Amino acid sequence: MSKRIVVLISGSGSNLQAIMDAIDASQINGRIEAVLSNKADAFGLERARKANIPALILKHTEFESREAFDQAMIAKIDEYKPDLIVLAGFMRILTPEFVRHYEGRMFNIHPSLLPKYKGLHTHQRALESGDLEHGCTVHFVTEELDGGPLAVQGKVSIDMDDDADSLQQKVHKVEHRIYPLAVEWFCADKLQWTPEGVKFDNTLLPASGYQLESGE
Ligand code: NHR
Ligand code: GAR
Repeated sequence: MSKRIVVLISGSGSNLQAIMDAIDASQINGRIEAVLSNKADAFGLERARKANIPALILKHTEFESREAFDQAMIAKIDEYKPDLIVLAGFMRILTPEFVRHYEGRMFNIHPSLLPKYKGLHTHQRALESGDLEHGCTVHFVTEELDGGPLAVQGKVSIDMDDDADSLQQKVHKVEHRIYPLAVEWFCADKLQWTPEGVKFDNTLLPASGYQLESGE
């Protein structure tokens, strides 16, 4: 059965685009039912409209608390009966209630090789630590910020002449490969969150998740 997907964004939505492209190419057995942004001017909303996907706006500034905002999001999102929630550059921390409501069926992509560099400014921090590699991670979302079980990781090398900008560009390219892949595998019931950990083809993955090889 084709899966129903709702994507949450705050910005440009290039990861959203990569997932839409993979759906158009029939790589993913799923459909984006709606795109929801907490910012009215997010460019990702344009991408959704262009693809005739409902583009919803819910401004967090118009709610008196995080709880109220998240409740309103749940109400809107659930109209679309999603099997999977995809955070794609969504920048509001989610309440435990929201996270529990979508437990095991919500992904985020984070621009670091988690568990390294949770939070912000990940590229700068990787450079300052003198790391030789960096990358991005798709993980299941839990209450712990950037701390949920890892699903898929993709690496890039850090070269002598890299700065935060060049590194961000390299990481973005890999994001656009691993995020559609993670969604593809979830929709095919290949990738699952279970109480024992994340499983791929019914086999427990290591804590670092599925490692995408550069040629893959
Ligand atoms: N919520 C929970 N509960 N768990 C996670 O793992 C989450 C989450 C919400 C968003 C994405 C995340 C990232 O990949 C994400 C993961 C925003 C912030 C943040 O501090 C932190 C982590 C992430 C996204 N947001 C500020 C806030 O007060 C606002 C910043 C802004 O508006 O620009 O919500 O890094
Ligand atoms: C991505 O690089 C993603 O990893 C990052 O925001 C970008 C969104 O790009 N997420 C975070 O930093 C979360 N704190 P996009 O809007 O073009 O998909």
